[in-house]
Amino acid sequence: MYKFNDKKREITFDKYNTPTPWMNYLSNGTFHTMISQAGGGVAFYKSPQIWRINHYRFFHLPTDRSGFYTYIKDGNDYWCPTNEPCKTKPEKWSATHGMGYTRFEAERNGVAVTATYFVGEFENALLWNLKIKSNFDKKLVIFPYVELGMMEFMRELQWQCYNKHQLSCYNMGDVLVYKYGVEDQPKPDETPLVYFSADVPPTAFDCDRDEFIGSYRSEENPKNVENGKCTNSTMYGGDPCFALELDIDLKAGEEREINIFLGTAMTEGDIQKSVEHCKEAGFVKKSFDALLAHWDNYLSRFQCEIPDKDAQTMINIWNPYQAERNFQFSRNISYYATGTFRGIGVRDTAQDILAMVPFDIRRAKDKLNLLFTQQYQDGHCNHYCFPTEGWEPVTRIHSDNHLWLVMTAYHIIMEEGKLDYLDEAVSFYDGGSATVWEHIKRSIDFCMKNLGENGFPLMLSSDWNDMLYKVCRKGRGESIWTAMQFGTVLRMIAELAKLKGEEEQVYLDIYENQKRLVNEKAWDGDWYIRCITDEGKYIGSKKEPQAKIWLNTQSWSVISGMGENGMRAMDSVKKYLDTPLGIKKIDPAMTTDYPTKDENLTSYNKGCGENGSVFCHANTWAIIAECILKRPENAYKYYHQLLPMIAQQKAGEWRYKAEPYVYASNIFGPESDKFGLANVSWLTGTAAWMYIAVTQYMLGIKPKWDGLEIDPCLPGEMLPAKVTRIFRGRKYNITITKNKRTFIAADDENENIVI
Ligand code: IFM
Repeated sequence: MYKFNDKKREITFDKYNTPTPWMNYLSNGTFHTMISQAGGGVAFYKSPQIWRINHYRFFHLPTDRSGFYTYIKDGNDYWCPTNEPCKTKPEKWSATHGMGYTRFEAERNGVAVTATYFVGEFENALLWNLKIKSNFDKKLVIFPYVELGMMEFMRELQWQCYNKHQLSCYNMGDVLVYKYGVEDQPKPDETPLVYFSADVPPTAFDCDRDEFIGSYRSEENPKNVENGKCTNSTMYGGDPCFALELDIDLKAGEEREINIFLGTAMTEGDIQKSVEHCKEAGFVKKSFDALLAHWDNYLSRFQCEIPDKDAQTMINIWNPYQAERNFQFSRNISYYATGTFRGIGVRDTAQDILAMVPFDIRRAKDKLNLLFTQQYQDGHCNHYCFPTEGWEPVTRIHSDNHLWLVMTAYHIIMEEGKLDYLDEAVSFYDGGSATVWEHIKRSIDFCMKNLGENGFPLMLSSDWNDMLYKVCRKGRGESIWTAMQFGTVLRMIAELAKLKGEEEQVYLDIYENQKRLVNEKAWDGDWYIRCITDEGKYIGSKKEPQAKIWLNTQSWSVISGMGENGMRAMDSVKKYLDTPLGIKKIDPAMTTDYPTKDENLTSYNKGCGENGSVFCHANTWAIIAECILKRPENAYKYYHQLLPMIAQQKAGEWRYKAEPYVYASNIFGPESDKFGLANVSWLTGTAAWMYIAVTQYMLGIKPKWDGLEIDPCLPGEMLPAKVTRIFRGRKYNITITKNKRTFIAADDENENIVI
């Protein structure tokens, strides 16, 4: 069904009807396209909330429509190289996802088409390169087609019947243009025009979707494809589309290359320039070569050779690729998320940045600076923000957002071995500006000013676990997990303070106090309690009938160094939470009347999401904890069982459903009859943290202030491991044959290390 080709950094599918659409993201940082193995997907300029280019019908059947289709009309026959959406299928077919591109190779009736889609760095456009070859003399009609929609997807759902009168789609020379002219749109001056063009002159076009498709038809059998010709429809009010009719004569054995450009530009004049640029000889090749070179360079910063080839595929290619896409899109738009309400989540993005730090430190800093602009003078942060859309942020105060900022700043400093970043000035959300150093000190202050009756940080609107908002509505609930997160970052800020020549003891004192509380009040005999409700009830305790044990307070008791019984806590994780498909978040899952019917902790079914699924994001912290405890077998077990291709094999392709090359947020847990169903793939904190877990803890290559620490925690199956890691301008070749800590001082010129 699929095959990885690591040399080319590709995965190829020989079947279009995968259990769910298996996506790829194509992007140049401004123009983005999510595309499936069957050509379905959605393109957007900057924001899928306000500048979405085409329709993608979430949740609806038929699945994975619409997309970026090319109809090949060959006599009475017509088909698509993407396989979908035509009923008539290619005789031979494959789809391939690569780094920033997706390629389809298809053949029917002696006509072979290779269609490669990518977004290059030189124009804001989805480039769509078609190579068409025929074994016979043929007259083909090629119809590239995209179904457009209103750019503001939510407004479209509500107001389409009126607002459609403000959409225009027309022909300008040989270029089709779409103008979204809806009143009160968020940023009219920044709203681009969309264009569609080919580098061969079209014979005809359509801009009116219903003209092209016909009534009671669909993308499967468009009327104008069946008729073999477009009708030159324009669309000033209605449902727009872009369709071109390209008439091609091919001699037997001849190959033709045609390029299609779906792009954005601000004015008609800019469109002319962009299209001319796209059509320049060599432009498409130059753009594609630059894309390959970009990923070659990006991924070369950390490469490994290890006996576990599935892990190697993830570490070298797909995991950092996925993490980069998370860094860009936060949790915004995927096959699962409609891209309508989530902007940049402060905590989510702060965690995503961790996996950008080793690759592009400036990008990491700029993104973190953006998050600092969401911090208030008192140290707390907005929960999400919408810098592209210009919308008001979500201002809920969670107990953890501001603390992630400290951790991410610490990672940046350790990567660079310089304190300069701490001096960069960034504004506060509520006015004024301060250095990064001041910002992170405010994070600590806020936490100190918001401790509860028991001395732990107040839960506020929940901690990392979205579900815990119900235990804190009256403002008294406390998070023991946040105490551990607080402890983790207190040690980091203490180290930074010392490096800056400032008082570190103050942070260490707070740490010791929190540590004492954790051990005195939160140890339940075999594990650590999760949190305390407004009413003073302990959640995550043996004494409770449900949700007795929670994963995060066990793993973070170790990560924070606070848990005197950390090893025992992690033994309990193994005993009560581990499953063949990953570690459950809690056990047992809750019923919807726990603790009480009126004030229940969850409405989720058992085994779903936060209520007892295998929460992959949280599994990464168990891997890290096991590495800290120096238990390589456990760490590897937890790591290996969540490798997407392994989890998919174990659960079965039709149970697992999601992509075998990227991590999912969660997998339905054993208390669900869908145990093994992976959910919310691609955009999840799992990507960044899995990368940190395997590179910095299992392989153990961790940036420290005065050099690179190599402290591996690998089982026999992962040895020997060879790693190349670019660090502070040097390329280190590291061979690990055993688990022994080694330190490479920053001024050590030896770049070849054997352990
Ligand atoms: O921490 C959250 C995240 O912000 C959104 N997805 C789920 C996580 C755990 O609840």
